[in-house]
Amino acid sequence: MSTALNPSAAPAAALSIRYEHGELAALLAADDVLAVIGFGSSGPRSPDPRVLRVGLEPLSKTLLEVWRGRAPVHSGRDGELRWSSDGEHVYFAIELDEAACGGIDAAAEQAYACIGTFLAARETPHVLRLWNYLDAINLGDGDDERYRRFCDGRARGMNAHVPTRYPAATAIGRHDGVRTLQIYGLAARHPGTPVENPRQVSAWRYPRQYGPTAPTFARGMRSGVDQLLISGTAAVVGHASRHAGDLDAQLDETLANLDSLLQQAGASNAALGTRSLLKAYVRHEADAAHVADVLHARLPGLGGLLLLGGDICRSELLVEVDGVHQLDPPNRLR
Ligand code: 3EB
Repeated sequence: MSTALNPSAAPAAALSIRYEHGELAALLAADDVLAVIGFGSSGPRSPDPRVLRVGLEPLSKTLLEVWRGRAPVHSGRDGELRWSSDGEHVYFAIELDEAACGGIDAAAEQAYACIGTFLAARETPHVLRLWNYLDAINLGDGDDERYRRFCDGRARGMNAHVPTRYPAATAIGRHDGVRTLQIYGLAARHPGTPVENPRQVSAWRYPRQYGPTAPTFARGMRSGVDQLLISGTAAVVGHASRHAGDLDAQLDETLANLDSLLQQAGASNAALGTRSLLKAYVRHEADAAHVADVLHARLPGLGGLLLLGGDICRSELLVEVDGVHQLDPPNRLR
């Protein structure tokens, strides 16, 4: 088979993302492990650049998020940035103290400029997916809200490097009181295909009422290894939040949005299930068990679910879901 006529069919090494119980030292000893991400105050701590502890508390049994590529994985540091790579996929993470940068907007701008500079110099420049975690995301009124200021700095830092196609993303508020912006992400040698959701206005086209700088992310990203990287998805239809204060209705709407995104991505196995991993971010800890029950009931056989305490970037939203879904291979020339 020749792949020369179809660049999207270029062979790519698999990236495996799993939620597992595992012993940190054993995971780090494996030469195909790209990243080990843990959550909450008892999450993993290690000087290894592949390890990140995100300050969102797990609300169910705690698991590690483990990324595996193709051995051998190389890793290192570049200024504030930690990275690892198998030549096809790159994991990167950066944590910046907001005060030292001059505020949340300045921290976001600096983080994105660092990421852009680092990736532009490598053979893996295509950013597929970003996770952004910051404390007290809804603090501040109107355009002073910390999320809006984050969006402003992110756009400034990003536009210097990736002006044309936005990656998939999540932006969630932590409850840990630590004013450090935490970002991690995935880049690749081959570009992905951004996917928008027909039920939702593209985030970068949100009208002015949501802030001076629209959020710069795609609803999903289809990667070269037939993975659909699903951005944070909540009860937003068109550009409006739906069902303020009604958790069950927000969950229904979120699931309808996820369905719609999978259809749009061309999934022939167009339902989340055994080949999907999800994170659910819940604003109120007391809602966690119910959210888990609903998701397991509506998505039988779900491959994995991590429940995390976190604030959604609009204060009326109670829950947000992101994840990764393994698609059936597309019908290529065989
Ligand atoms: C929304 O649909 C909900 O700013 O990176 C979801 C995913 C949301 C990513 C981001 C925000 C972001 O607008 C919020």
